[in-house]
Amino acid sequence: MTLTRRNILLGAATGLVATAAGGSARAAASSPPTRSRAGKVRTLNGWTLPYRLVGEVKEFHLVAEEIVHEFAPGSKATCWGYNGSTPGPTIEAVEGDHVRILVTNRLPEATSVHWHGLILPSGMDGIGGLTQARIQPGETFAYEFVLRQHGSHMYHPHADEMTQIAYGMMGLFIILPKGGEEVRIDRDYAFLLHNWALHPGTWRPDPSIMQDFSLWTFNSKVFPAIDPLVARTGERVRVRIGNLSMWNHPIHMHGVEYVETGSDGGRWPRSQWRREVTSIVGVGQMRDIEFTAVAGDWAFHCHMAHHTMGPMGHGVPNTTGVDQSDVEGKIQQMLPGYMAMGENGMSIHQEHTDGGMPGPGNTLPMMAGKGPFGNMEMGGMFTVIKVRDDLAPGDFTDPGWYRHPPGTVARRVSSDPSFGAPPRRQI
Ligand SMILES: [Cu+2]
Repeated sequence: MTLTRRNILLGAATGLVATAAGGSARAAASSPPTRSRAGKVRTLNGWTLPYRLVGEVKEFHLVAEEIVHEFAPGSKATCWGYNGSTPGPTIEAVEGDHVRILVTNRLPEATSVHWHGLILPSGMDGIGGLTQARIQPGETFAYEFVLRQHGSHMYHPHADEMTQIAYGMMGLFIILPKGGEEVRIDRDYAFLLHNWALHPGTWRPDPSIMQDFSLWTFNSKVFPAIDPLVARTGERVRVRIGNLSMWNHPIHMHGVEYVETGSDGGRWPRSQWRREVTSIVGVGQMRDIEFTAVAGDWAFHCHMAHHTMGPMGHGVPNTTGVDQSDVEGKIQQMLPGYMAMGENGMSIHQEHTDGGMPGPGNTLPMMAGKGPFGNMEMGGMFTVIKVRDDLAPGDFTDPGWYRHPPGTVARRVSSDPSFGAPPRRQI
């Protein structure tokens, strides 16, 4: 259902709780059941916060609290988030709306909420100590302002930020244009980039880590637990990508040249739109990208090769080309079950873990993901854009793997390493 002023008023008149967007039908199990209406923006693996109309004011209620979050089956952690999830629910509203956002603090320390990118009175900016008293445990504060812009924005704490963001406190704040979209958008996706240091065998992210993270996530999920982006051939798709991690991420899309159309600074004038296949989403930034969907299964991922991997040890010796058969038995005397690997590259890792080789407790494999042709060897900031000719409008169901037209898949032509006569440089 399209969000219109009439819908909202109807909702208010009948005493129903209106939602700006219904959120994912396959949202996290911890999501409240109140969401019900199809919405404008689809938060990958997430959900949209319902609001109440109090007079002319849209009133939202965030609860900062400790949660148990699953990054992917096999790895859970005690995190901090909002209303039962990390990221917190997406706040979606319309330019010109008067909003009130109640924030209840159920954390063991003080917090605040900064509305990242929003134009508002200084005292509503949410900076603990600077623009307001910090929200102490048990307290509820009200933020109230009129939305004077539209675009893709975020919210996060501005109190003990290092810890609270590292534990997962973040969310999207999407403001739709008052006069409707200038170019019709058929599917509107949004997600936040993040990183986590969940050391092997532990159950709480380590907020002291600056660079050597183990989990790289879209909306706090690790591939293959990240939802696909589904679309019908020819539809115009927008993806809003925000970054509250500690790294800049070059987000790369296969299959199309998309157009960068906006940032947290709002929608750009058309003269500034540009064609890209990779956009660096810097820390604290948002990027809006738009494209016309082309049939196929298309990878969509961070281009930092380690950011599409699951947890791994760094600072270990490079074993490529090293015959380890002699040391394997000796190490096994101290570490039963030890398996030497890496002599011929790392792809054997997924074969080992798929074969049942146990890793450290509560730790995901470095490589994961199965496609129709075998192992995908991905495990972090990666998902698939699935575009099909025969999807119904608004159908977000995972359509399975793409059925390639005959003759359009790369194929084996020889198994002989000496096949053919390719030109080779002589050294
Ligand atoms: Cu990255």
